[in-house]
Amino acid sequence: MTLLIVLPTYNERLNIERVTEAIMGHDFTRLLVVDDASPDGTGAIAETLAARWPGRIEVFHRRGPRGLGLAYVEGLKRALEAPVDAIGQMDADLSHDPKYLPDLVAALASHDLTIGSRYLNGISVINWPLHRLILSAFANRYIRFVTGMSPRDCTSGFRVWRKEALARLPLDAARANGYAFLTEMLYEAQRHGCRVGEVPIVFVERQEGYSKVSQKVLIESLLTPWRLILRGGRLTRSTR
Ligand SMILES: Nc1nc2c(ncn2[C@@H]2O[C@H](COP(=O)(O)OP(=O)(O)OP(=O)(O)O)[C@@H](O)[C@H]2O)c(=O)[nH]1
Ligand SMILES: [Mg+2]
Repeated sequence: MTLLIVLPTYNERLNIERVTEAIMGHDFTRLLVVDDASPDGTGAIAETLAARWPGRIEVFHRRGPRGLGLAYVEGLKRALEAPVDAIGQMDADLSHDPKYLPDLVAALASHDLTIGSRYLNGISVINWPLHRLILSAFANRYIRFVTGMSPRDCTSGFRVWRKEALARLPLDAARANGYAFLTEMLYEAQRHGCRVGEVPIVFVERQEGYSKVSQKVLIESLLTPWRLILRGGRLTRSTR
């Protein structure tokens, strides 16, 4: 099984090397860094890392408007052209530990998509203040309630897909640009009949760099569930 990880980066100079080393530590992985012209030089550092692991790392330097959703649409489309079995998504800030990749890939034996989930056994998050834990747990319940989606963690950005399942999704139709893009993809996955599994992870708050979550991104994530059901209907046991 070969896995190509799509890794969006924006100003992750202090994290990119460590996360890349950990991903490359698994011999079944390849990496596509999707950098939005980070002013801190993340893209150039990624190029030096690509030279360290020839043939395993590619750096995609995006131009134009930046955004997590835009970066993922283009990055995932490029990944679908690669000769690999599975495609992964994760954050570059070390919140998603690459040590879980073998578990996530193993769960593809019986699923089309596996999610690294923070909410399977209570809440597994380290170093978040209480208000952030409450906000995230509430956001997940809200999204599940409005859309009818079943996973416990609908906003996790740590995911591994069977390539043929990802290829069936209408990536170009995605409208959300912040992390609501992840909700939108998951909704489409369940609507298209993907079998979704979850693997427990411990999520660790970033130690270096800064969050790119803005107020605009938060508002988008509140509105997205309603937009999704207006477009495709609320999911039920028989439609997901
Ligand atoms: N290419 C690209 N990557 C982005 C953009 N915004 C965020 N990212 C990356 O997406 C991942 C998640 O971003 P974060 O800022 O960590 O957002 P978050 O994880 O939801 O928030 P925190 O955990 O609070 O930091 C990281 O790897 C970021 O570098 C963007 O506009 N373009
Ligand atoms: Mg983060």
